[in-house]
Amino acid sequence: MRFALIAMILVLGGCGKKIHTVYIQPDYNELKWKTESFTVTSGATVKIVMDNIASGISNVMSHNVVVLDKRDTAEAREALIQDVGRAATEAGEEREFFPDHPGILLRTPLAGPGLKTEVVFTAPTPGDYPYICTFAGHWQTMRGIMHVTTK
Ligand SMILES: [Cu+2]
Repeated sequence: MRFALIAMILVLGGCGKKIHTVYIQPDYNELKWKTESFTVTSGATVKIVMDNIASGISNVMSHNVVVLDKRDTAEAREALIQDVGRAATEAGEEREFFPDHPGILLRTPLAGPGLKTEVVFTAPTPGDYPYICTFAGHWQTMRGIMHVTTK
């Protein structure tokens, strides 16, 4: 399913705080996201769970989800992805392919095949935020867009 959106809203008992949980999976052993986009509301508490359903060896098929800052056009998003991607490749294995870059908003830790990794955050101001995997050059094809809408 293209543009697969696997999301559900969990209501935690007690405090009544809602967390919008979004599941992002790779397309099995293809270096692309099966979850190519999702939509959240600005100000919402969001949990991204990256479910690495790939098989194989972890030094090839590990993934993370790195959400970049918003950009208004496809060209500007591409330029940012290229810039962060090159910095990630430069950071290399020693730094788990994670660069210091002002264009990075948030990330999950890396997870190898069969593992999950997650991050919780408050959805930022409305706009289109690209997300990539920065591991070992995967950013060239593992891309998606987080759409943030107004309340
Ligand atoms: Cu990856």
